Amino acid sequence: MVYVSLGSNMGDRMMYLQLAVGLIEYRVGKIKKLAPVVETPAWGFESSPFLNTCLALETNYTPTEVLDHLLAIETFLGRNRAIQEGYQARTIDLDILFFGAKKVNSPRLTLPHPRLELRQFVLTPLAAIAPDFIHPVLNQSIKTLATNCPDATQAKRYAAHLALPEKKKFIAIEGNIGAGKTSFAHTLNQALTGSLLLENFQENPYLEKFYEDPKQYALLVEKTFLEERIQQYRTFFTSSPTPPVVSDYHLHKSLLFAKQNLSVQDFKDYQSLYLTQVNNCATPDLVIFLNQSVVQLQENIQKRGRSYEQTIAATYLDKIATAYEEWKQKSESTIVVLDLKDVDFIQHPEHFLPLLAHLFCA
Ligand code: PH2
Ligand code: MG
Ligand code: MG
Repeated sequence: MVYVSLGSNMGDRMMYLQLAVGLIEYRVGKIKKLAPVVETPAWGFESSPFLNTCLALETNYTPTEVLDHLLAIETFLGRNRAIQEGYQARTIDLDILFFGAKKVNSPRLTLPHPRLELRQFVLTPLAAIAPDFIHPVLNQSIKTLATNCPDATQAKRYAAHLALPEKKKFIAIEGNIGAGKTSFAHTLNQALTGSLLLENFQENPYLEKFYEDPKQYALLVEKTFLEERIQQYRTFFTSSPTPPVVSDYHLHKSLLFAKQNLSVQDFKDYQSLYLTQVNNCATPDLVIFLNQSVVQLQENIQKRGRSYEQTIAATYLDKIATAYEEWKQKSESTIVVLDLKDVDFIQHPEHFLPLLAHLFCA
């Protein structure tokens, strides 16, 4: 078992702890135990109070690999390591306390953590999940170390608690045209380090013609989309991608758009075609739906500058939005709705963090 200490004393401290827990579960290994959160005065330096906790996890990685992942998670969560001496306030600090009974002494890593027996902010939460674990160098249990710790500061139980998110294998992003599905998929995949499955919209030669003359090209455009998407799913999942798979579309969108664009009879035929094709295709275990105002959709469409999209009318976007609303009501998928109004996580990467935290709590 690997024991990790978590601490935050900047910004929304609970959010940073929650994000760290979620990202560790996705990237490092299976979390077996998660201690309650405690609030503690800054130890060893003058700063705002910390929220601290500990967790126990099982991993296939080596100590150095775990260290690399924890450092990458700290960086993703906005940790800045200034090149000055001593401790500094931080959004998140992740330290390996024990890696089983392993002893490591390298320039980058010392195990067990060299000062843990002096710190109530480590021992109090650790004693809650591993009271009988024996420190491999000091040969004393955590319980005993906590009782005999010279640190006089109190680690007070904090009222809020952290969720232990379940690792999803396949996450699909959905939302209207121009909602930012592809950007969101990229950023989410960067956070979770899985595999990206992105829609190949350029492969549809009828899309441009469809926007010029919808009635004439609707059936061709929808059939081509369906064939292309199903083929892409099949090829992708046959290649055993590293989980989680993060996709910027759900196959169901073919049906959703077809219903808006086809005549009643054409849609009936299309629906039976869809149902036979979609059989034994992978289905996401989580759908993230991105909510965006029509005004913002139009602005995004303008910004990305695909010439044939510039004629898309607000009424069309409204119609698609309504269809998505209906789908959200009746769908059997687990759907988390994220509101992207007034959020720009491309210009402001820190805007992504509350969205991700919401996902880990859902
Ligand atoms: N981390 C430190 C130094 N001091 N004090 C508290 N209360 N909590 C911490 O996590 C902490 C600290 C070095 O990493
Ligand atoms: Mg530390
Ligand atoms: Mg550290």
